[in-house]
Amino acid sequence: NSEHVARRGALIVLEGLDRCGKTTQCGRLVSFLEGRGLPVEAWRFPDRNTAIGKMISSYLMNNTQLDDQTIHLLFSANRWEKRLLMENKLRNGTTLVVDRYSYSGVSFSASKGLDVNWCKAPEKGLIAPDLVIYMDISPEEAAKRGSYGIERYEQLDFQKKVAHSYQILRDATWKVIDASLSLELIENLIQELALETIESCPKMPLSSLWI
Ligand code: Z5A
Repeated sequence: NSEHVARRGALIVLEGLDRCGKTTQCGRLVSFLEGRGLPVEAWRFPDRNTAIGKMISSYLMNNTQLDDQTIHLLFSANRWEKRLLMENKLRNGTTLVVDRYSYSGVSFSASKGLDVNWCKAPEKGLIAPDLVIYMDISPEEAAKRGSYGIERYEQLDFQKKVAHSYQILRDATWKVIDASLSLELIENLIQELALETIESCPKMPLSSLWI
């Protein structure tokens, strides 16, 4: 029926500090939704597979140096180059579970001292998520989950600044989950939020971020 044809997928974003458990929970949520027979895909930003993504990856691994504004715009461009595909997938009914999005872009760059509004500007017009889940963990606790690797940003002092920047960005629509709970508890909370969102979002048109 026409209601069925109009059904669109949900854009679900997981955000949080390094080691908060986003990647683990994105994987678990995708498996759960697949098990229910729902069309779903796992996405992540940065998408290191594109030409821009390779430049970002090289920067994160400290193989290349870029000034803060340049890398910020590359992260944003990496989302813009996936925007049309994202829209098509959502319109065709596929739910996307996305590990990091524009909020990471703004939080990480603002933590280096860039102006928040300047950081938000290139993100305006990307697709607004239907659900943002913030996995809340203190930088100290996250650091205990295994030593930080060699990538840029994987340092306690910087993660503290990122935690503060996320607080500035956070709005009332975000769902905040205590990321220090057990994997299973968090998984259940996220499943509930995701199902509610998938159920309600077909009635809502896609909207643009920060416009
Ligand atoms: N960045 C940016 O600057 N601008 C942007 O626009 C974007 C990103 C999009 C690369 O990201 C960097 O790019 C990132 C932000 C910046 N830098 N930092 N920091 P990435 O996605 O490639 O890397 P990451 O997000 O930091 O991923 P991660 O290390 O994989 O962390 P995670 O996904 O949040 O956590 P995890 O891999 O699921 O879990 C970490 C460990 O904790 C693992 O051993 C788990 O088994 C354990 N874990 C998970 N959950 C639990 C619970 N509940 N209890 C106990 N232990 C747990």
